[in-house]
Amino acid sequence: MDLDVIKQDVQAQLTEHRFAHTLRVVDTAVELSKRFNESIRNAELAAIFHDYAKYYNQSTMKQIIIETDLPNDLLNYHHELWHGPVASHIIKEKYGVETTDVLNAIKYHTTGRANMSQLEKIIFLADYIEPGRQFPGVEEVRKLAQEDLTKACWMAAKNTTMYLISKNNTIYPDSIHAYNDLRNQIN
Ligand code: DGI
Ligand code: FE
Ligand code: FE
Ligand code: FE
Repeated sequence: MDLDVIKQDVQAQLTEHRFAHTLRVVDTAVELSKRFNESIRNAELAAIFHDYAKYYNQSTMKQIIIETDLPNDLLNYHHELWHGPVASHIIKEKYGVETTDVLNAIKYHTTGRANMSQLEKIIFLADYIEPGRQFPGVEEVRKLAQEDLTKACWMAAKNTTMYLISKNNTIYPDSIHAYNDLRNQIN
């Protein structure tokens, strides 16, 4: 499927601000894919679709989670965690994307998980470091991303988890699994 056609569909789902973020995630993911020898086509596809369901109604997302094989425990956590899993389902059904790695990169882009593939790491990281992001500590993660994909993902997972805890938020188990597994993968 043609990427320009996909871009128009994605643009129609998002705000201007969110679509601009998505395009920066595409560029960042392509850059990381060149650096770490990942499929550029898969990175582009996953990045363009990653926030596709960001503005779906909560009730629509809830229904999709209940009616499909997506994990129902998502419903016990913040609704911000639903848009990746829901997008992976929609993209498979509506756009016929069958590449499991691409679907998983979309599905897990918010939380990460244990045993992330290289593509999953690239999308997780690109979403965090795209040039529009201004989190405290992002500059250090951008520097790490120049040489060590796993270390950069670990630092991103750590920063996000620490931020959520500082705000008294709950942490989805996959976020913790991502943090632990990435930590175990580096020296
Ligand atoms: O969709 P984006 O804004 O581009 O970024 P995202 O999908 O990575 O993150 C969406 C939000 O989810 C962000 O505010 C951080 C939050 N988040 C990430 N992991 C967890 C989480 N929120 C909770 N409650 N628990 C988590 O484990
Ligand atoms: Fe997202
Ligand atoms: Fe379900
Ligand atoms: Fe995003």
